[in-house]
Amino acid sequence: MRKTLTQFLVEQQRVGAPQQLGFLIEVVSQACVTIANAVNKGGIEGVLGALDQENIQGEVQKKLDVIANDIMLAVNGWGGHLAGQASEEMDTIVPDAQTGGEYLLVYDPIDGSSNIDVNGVVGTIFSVLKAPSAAEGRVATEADFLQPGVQQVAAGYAIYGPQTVLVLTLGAGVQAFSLDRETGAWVQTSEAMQIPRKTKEFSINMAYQRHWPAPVSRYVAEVLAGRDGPRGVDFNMRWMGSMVGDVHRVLTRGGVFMYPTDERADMTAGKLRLMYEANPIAFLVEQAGGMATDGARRIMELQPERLHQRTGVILGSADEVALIADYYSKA
Ligand code: P6P
Repeated sequence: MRKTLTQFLVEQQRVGAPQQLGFLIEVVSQACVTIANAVNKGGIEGVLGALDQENIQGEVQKKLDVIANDIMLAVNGWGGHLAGQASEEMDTIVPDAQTGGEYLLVYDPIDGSSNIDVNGVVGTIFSVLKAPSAAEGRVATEADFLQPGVQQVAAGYAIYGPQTVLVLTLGAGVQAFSLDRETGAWVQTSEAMQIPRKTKEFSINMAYQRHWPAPVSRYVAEVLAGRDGPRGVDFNMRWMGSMVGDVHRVLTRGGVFMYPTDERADMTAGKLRLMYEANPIAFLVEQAGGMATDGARRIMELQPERLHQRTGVILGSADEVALIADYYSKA
């Protein structure tokens, strides 16, 4: 009989995990079931396509972006365990009316939304921080969220693909749970996901090659040279257009995922957002034995200045990420 998420969380509480944290993860997982159902219904429910509005990122919002955000807000908002929520789809934070909530929840409700209309993989990414406001008996502020990734107490994603899988860390390795649609339960399918240190698979959007910084150009040129080049082996390439999809592959079989800053005016800070994409994914990757940098610096040590700030991302198999960091240090 496989273990459920609920049983796993109770076991974690028995070895010291805060009960409120277990409850928080349970509630987030319920929101992800509801989002999974909305994604699965797709065109039937008319949730495909775009709205004629943009989010704070300046990106056209998909209907499902807003639907998923509303689900996360509503499902996570009633328990009193959160001091506030923040999302890629909302300009600023939503503080909880009560002041006792111990945690802050930050999320990208639908990552990879450009894949929605073509039935590609999408996911929900979430990050959990302690709320400074709880001890001070006050309402949470946006500044409370601006904590570096090393302060995270939990992180995870749900990936909506052929299987619906919740990948989670509470700081003691990375566990995976698959959704059993017949029972509605998340059933544990991995006790410890591990990223191999070595890989022969890289992941980057080649369309922007002319804009890349030199260290990335050098690394990609070497892997493309294959067995006749300095690496001495042939590499494979994958790019899913959905960070959750590419990261899940890296967590499952290794690889290096790259979305570097580049010289385009709107990409000097990168595309991916620090608080609710790079940090939670970096936590998972490090807990699975991998590395996550902005090219040069450890992502989880970056001090956020703004809620929606972006960062370059180079993550995955430790030996590859370290090699690229070496190239950055020499650039
Ligand atoms: P591009 C999705 O919009 C996203 O934020 C990530 O999930 C994904 O890795 C990346 O952008 C894809 O970007 O420029 O290849 O469309």
